[in-house]
Order: sequence, then structure tokens, then C-alpha cells
Amino acid sequence: MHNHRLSILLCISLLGSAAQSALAAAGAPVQQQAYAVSAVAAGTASSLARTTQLSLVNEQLQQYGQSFEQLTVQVTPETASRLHVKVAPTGQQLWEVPESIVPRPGSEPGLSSSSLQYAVELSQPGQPFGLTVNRKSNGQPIFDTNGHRFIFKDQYIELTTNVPEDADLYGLGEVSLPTGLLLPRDGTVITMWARDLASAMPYVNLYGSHPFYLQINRDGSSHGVLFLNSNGMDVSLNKTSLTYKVIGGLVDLYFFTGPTPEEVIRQYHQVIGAPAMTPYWSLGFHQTRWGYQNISVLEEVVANYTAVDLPLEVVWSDIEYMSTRFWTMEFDEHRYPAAKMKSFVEGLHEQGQHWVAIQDAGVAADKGYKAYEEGTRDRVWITDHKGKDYLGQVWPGKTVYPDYLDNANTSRWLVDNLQHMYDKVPYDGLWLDMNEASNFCSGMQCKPNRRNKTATYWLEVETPRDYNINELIPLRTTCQMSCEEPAADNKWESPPYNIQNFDNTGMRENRQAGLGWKTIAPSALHANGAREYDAHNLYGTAMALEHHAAVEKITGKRPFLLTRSTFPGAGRFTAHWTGDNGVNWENLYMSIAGIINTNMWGMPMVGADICGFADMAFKEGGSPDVIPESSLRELCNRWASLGAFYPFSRNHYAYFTRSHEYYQWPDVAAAAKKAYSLRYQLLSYIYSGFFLAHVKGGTVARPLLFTDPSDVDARNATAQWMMGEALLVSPVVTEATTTIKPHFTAGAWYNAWDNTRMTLSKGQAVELEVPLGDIAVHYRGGAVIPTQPYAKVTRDIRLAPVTLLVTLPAEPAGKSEAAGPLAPYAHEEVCAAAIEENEGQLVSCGLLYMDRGDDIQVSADNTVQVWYTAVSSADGRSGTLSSTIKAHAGDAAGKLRIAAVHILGVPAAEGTAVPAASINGRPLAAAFDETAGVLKISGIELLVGEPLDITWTLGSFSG
Ligand code: MIG
Repeated sequence: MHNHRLSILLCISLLGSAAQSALAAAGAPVQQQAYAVSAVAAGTASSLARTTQLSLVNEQLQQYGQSFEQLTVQVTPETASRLHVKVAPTGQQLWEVPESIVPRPGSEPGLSSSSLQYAVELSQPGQPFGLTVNRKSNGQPIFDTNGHRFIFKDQYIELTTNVPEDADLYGLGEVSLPTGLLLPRDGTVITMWARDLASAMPYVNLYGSHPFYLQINRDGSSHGVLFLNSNGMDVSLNKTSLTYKVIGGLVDLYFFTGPTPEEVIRQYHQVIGAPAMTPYWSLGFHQTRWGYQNISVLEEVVANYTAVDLPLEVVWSDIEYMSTRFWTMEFDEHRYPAAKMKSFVEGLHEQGQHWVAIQDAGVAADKGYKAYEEGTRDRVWITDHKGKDYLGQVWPGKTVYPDYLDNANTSRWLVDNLQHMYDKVPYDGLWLDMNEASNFCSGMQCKPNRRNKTATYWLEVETPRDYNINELIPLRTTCQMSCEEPAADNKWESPPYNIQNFDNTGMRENRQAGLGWKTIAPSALHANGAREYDAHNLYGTAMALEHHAAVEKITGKRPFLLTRSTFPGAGRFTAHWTGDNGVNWENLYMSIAGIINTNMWGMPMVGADICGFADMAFKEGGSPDVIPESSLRELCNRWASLGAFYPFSRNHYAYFTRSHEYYQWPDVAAAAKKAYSLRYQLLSYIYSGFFLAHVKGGTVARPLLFTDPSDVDARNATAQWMMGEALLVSPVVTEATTTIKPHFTAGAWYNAWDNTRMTLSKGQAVELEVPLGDIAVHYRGGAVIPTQPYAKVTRDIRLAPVTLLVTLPAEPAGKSEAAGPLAPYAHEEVCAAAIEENEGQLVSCGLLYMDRGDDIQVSADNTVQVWYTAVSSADGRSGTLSSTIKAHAGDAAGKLRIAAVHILGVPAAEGTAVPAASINGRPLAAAFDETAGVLKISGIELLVGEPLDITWTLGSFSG
């Protein structure tokens, strides 16, 4: 099909040039392409990298400026499963994503062409440009630009790839899609330009920019594509293609060949960096609100949770703690006096609880404010195009914005000011808000308009002491400054191509807002010369990077950060929440896709505001609506059950929203109690999943389809998600519903509440009754899952005795087809080996990881890492359990022990069951629960570092 192009198939890259020209002989009609190949440089024997020159032959789309005359294409195989293709104008330096944000991994040494899982083809000299990447094993296309134009200008890049109509795409964002996780292919445009827009609004460009997608083909093979570029971008999703339209930077593409979806994600994270390890305590339940107006209210919240006997691990402070006019990092002497806060937080710490405080991106430009005066002295602020400090308006009124991009002055300033805050009140984490960066004004530069007395009043008025902000907020969020409008032809403010940036004035669909709309001016400058036009999408990630370094330095502990704006690489520093969602059912449903996508983006620690942030629903073309009280209560009940299984589980809402802490209604409190007690029992399992993502990349929350990529019906099962390898959450996502039909992939699944088994020979929907207050949670067969007894704070769970749940799989090892369900932990060394070595037997496998909970380093020197392998006979009535100790050091070593083992899915024998078990030859107590089919072994009392070898049988006696 592509015989007109010179094949530089890398697998045959050592072909001599004579052979290459022979391949090039076959011709085909030249398309009206902008670029043609002018030369192919021969590769060297030591490197598989190839360079190709392109020349402009047809100027196109002149309305977007002139095209570059010469382009250099660098094709670099970096690993067997990762290919890097970079296109840049020859001999020119253009903006590219800084190494500080995404340190490029480069090529693996000694890579051989025969090991590559992909083949690359570029057109032959004299032919129009075309790029094809194929999967070598079967020739399946991974990327294919043929038949589409390729344009490359200073401020406009257009690149299209064919995508088979029957393939499924996931992962571009950040956007809220009412259709769920699966990306629509109906011309929908995903725009990447970080904005402070409510995630309750569907389709519009939100806080983060993630130009990465995962493609799953009909046969279940998958690959991923990253367009590593921080400039504003539109990606349109069409029936048979995907088009990037980017307004700057380079074509910097990475391809990941998987072939399983989880492998694709791991390979992606090897480029952008594996996620930070989250502190153990952060897996507890969090409560916050915008509007806990003073410290007494905060104390009451804590007391109310205690009173209803619900776990509350972390209480947060939103902007009310800030002094006078929302000075970030300073405590208000009336609402939140620092001394009182200090003893409050120390009290929390004694109870095993924690406190997290919000930080805003904008810093009040007020005389007498330490952070402002020092930052001004040290030239820490982003400047306008003329070099003057750029002024915008956020909560405090007039604000400046710290320049976090590779700026040592800012790093010092931040450490100093966060230390100053920590000395007053020892926070456990920081919440980075408004870092898109948000601005209530728009313009090249803004200044207070002294002649307009009302405007100046609202700009400068102090926050009322009793924090009655209902009047203040709307006027503060209205721009009260005079801003300099850019000229219509300003290169940075009004580039020739308009990305579909959303303008939310008036609630109407309008996606033609200028780039500077409600953010720092695109013409503004960083100290290193970077322009906001290029660096805008990196603001939040750079802020997180600097805060991570500062908090680590100040506290000496593993930082916990939560950020709103993100870019690839942010997960190395921070957790994420999905922003301002709505109190309604659609937002409850959309939160699941938000959680899963953020995991694919390398931030496993993610949650949505449980029960909803803003008390309104955005109806397209209509006015905001509020759900009735009875519906709110039911919604919050369902959301408590569901949110208990978010990786990051936090109830949060706005000051104008009806109260919805779990203790507001007894039935909601009961639902929360039930769901969180299961979550807390599974903390070590969840934490072990975070550890795997941290060391290898990959997800914690992931789509069900990852368990069986060949199960086409699982592709849009997006009202469900997997937490790690072995836990499936299937919530109720609609009102007045108690019967649901969630999908299950083939295999054995165990009800987490009663441990009963369901065996499916193929993937199918299963009808379940889920009364209000309940949630469907299942374990997958083939896993070993550590559990511990529930306690109200995570401190009291971390080292508690462990019960291992062994879930027997449906099929013996070796039986499953190449394309079919993947065993839990199939990609892990120990488990893969156990599956390999025990053909015909039932293999279950899993990990127990534990550490001190907040150490900065995570290594074999301070952690416990024990893999458990259970091998059982094909009839499921006898087996063994053994451990492989990968690490046994640090705080948890010598303390953590195994108390019991439960084998799930043991079929009852004829007659009277005779369970028996022994450890290292010593008999153990064993009991059989016939209804559930669970064999329970107890009295083990073995430290996890000691060798474990358990044998069990379920015999029978038919007397
Ligand atoms: O413009 O700090 O998304 O979680 O409560 C609103 C107040 C600013 C937006 C965040 C939200 C937070 C709120 N903030």
C-alpha cells in the first residue's frame, strides 16, 4: 500500500544505500503536500537514530503565517517499546517543553533494531512527506499521516493521523465529557489551554493540558501517543482520524507500543516521570469547605465527625485562614489566629489527624506584606512585555504572580515564606489553587483605576471579619482594574489561529475567547526569557515542582500537595482534584472518567469533590439549576459510597452550596461508615498499588477494560473502575436506582462484602441489587490482597496484623488465550514467573508494601516489599502459599505480621468438610465457611520478614 515511499523500516535499517534506492524506485502521484522529503541522512552503526530533511514545496494556509522552508525530522528509537519522532525547523531554536518539567529520558544504550516492536516509514526523497509507524509483529498501524496535510509554521502546526473507525481512544484532556471515558469521534474538539473554568461545564478547556492518548484496537492491542508540546492546542476527534492544531513549539511525538493498556501507560510515565509516592495518611478521608469562616467552625467540623463515629483523617482550610485580604501564607488574626491554629493542629496530630492549607497562585500586591515585599525586592514576579511586574486581580485584589519556571530567586523566596508559615502552624500538606493561572481581569497589563471610586473600593476592601463573603465575592471576581487591551495583530495575544478557548461570560457556548482571557497575559515574560504564550500551560506544574522541593526541605518529610492545574510531569510532585464540579448526578458520573484519566496522566492520587462543589447544574443554553433537597441527600449518600473508593477521597464544597459533610444526615453517615470501613481495611492493598505506580509508572485507578482489553463490551463500561489489579468498584450513578447492570470481564469475581463468588466464562453485564447506603465492590480472582482491621485513623492501621485474601482464579495457569483476560499482576516479575511455572494450577499473586508512611526516600533500605504467591490445585481444594521478600527494612520491618489467610472460592466437598492447614510443618487452625466458600486459616502470627510456607487442604468425611 505504501510502496511509493522509501522504507526506512528500522528493522532493516542496515540495508545498503543501493538497496534503499531500489526500494525507492516505485513512484506514486505527488499529493498537494506542503513538504517533500529532500534528503535522508545515513545512520551510524552505533545508533538507530535517523535524520530526514523536508523542504517546503507548497505554501498552504497563508492566513496562519509563513511556513518554515526546511524541516529536520529526527527518528529515534529509544527503547524496544518507545519511539521518539521530533520535527523542528532546520537550524532554528524554537520553544519546547523545558527539561525541568519533563526531563527527557533519551535512548536506552545498546538497543538493537531487532528488539524494536515498531517499524517507521518516511517518504522517499522527492516524495511528499508522510510518516507511518507500524507494529512490527502484525503490521498494524500505530500512527499514519498519509492522505493528510502537514503544516509547520511559527504559530501554526497541523498534523493528522488516521485512526481506524473501530479503534477506541482515551485520555486527552482536561475536559468533562458527559459521554464518559471513551472519547467521542464525532468532530469533538478537545482544547488544551489551562483555564479556571468549572469542571461542571462539559466540553470546555479546563485546568490541565494532557496531549496524550491511548488507542485500543478491536483485537485488544493498544498503543499510546504523546504530543509533547505546551502551546495552546486543539485536537479534533473524527470518525477515521485525529488532527492536532497547535499554535507554537515543535512536533515532538512519542509512541508507546504497549501492547497492553497498562504497559502503554507505564511506558508513557517513563517519559514524563513516575508519580510521587503519596504519604500513607493521605489515603484517609478528607473534609474541607470554602467557607468554614473561623477556627471554631473548623473545630466543630472535627467534633461532628467524632460524634457520629466516622473517620476523619484530614481537615483542610480554604482561603478563610488567610489574613486581611487573602494574603496567602499568612494567618488572619481574627478568623484563624496563628497561635490558636498551632495548638489546634498539634491537637490533631496527637489524635493521628492532619491539616492541609490552601495556597493561591496570585500574591497580593500590598505594602507591608512580607511575601510581596521580599518577592518584589528579589524580582520574583512574572513581568509584562515591557519588563514591569505583571498585575492581575484575584481574591486579594491586586496581585502579582511568582515566576516558578527555572527561577532560583523564586525557589529561595518560596522556601523562606513557606518556612515562615510552617513555623507558625505546622501544616501537613498544601493545596495549590488558581494556578492556571487564574485572573479575574484580562489584559497586557492591569492597574487600579483610581478615578473609579467604586471599582477601587471593591478592589481594596478588606475581607469582612466574620467572613460574610456573599456580597464581596461577586464584586471581587469582577474585574475592577483598568487593563491594557492588546492590538488586534499582537502576535502573542492574538495569534492567527484561534484555539477554541472557552469564554464563559453569559453561559452561552462561545469558544473564541482570546488567549489572555482571564489569565496572565500571553505577552508576559519569565525571567529566563520564556513567554507566557509558550509557558502558560506549565504554570501549575512549575508551581507544584517548586512547592514540592520547598516542602521537602522544610518538613524533611514526603510532601503532600494537591494542585488544580497540571501538565505531563506534574504527577512527580503532586496529587490532583478535578476542580469545581456540580452537585448533581451527571457530575457524579463524570467524576469516574476524571479519576481514570488523571491516573493515565501520571497522577494516581486524584479525587473529585465528593457530593459536589457548586450547587448548580450547567444546562447547555439554559440557566443554572439546583437539585431539590431530597435528591441532594440521596446524591450525597451515593457519592459517599463511591467517593470512599477514589484514590484521593475528599468531601468539599463552596460557601454558597448546601452543607454536605457526611454527618449532615444519618443515612449518609451510615453509607459513609460502611464504605470507608472497607476502604480502610484495604489501605495496605491500595498503598501497595501506589508503590508500584511510583516505582514503575502506571495507574492505581484504571478502566475495567484493562483487565481484558479484548473484551469489546468493557470499552465503555465507564460507570465503574478498578482500584489496582484486583478491586472493582461499580457504583450507582443515577437517581432512584437500586438495580444496576455493571459489566464484568471474564473470570472469577468475589463480592467484597460477603466473599461469595461469581464465575464468568465471558465478559458480560450482571444485574445487581444495590440498596441506598450500599455499593458493589468485587475482588478479582487470581489475586492475593492484604487487609487489616478498621480503625478511625490510618496511624492505627498501618502496622496492624494482616489477613491475606487469596482469590482463586477461574482458570488454571496456561489456559488463557493470548488475547483474553490478563491475570492480576501479570506484568510483575514474581507473578509472571509463578504463572509460567505452574501450568495447570490455580495461581493467585499479590504484593504487601509498607513503610513509615512519610519518608522522602522509598527504597529497599526503608520499606517492606513482600510478594505472595498461592498455587492451588485445579479443583481448588488444596494449595500452598509462599512469600518472596524483596525488601524488609525500615519502620514496618519487625512489626508487620501476618495473622490469617482466607482462601476465597473453595468449592464445598461432598459430606462433612475437613479443612486443614499448616505453616512450615506446624499445624494451624482452619475453618471452612461453606456458604461463602471461604477457607479461613488463623493463628499464623508470623512477621512478614520471616519465610512463610503454608499448605492447606479441604478434605471431606462422608462417614
Ligand atoms: O475561585 O478557594 O477550585 O476548590 O474552594 C474559587 C476557593 C477559588 C477554587 C477551587 C475551590 C476552592 C475555591 N477556589
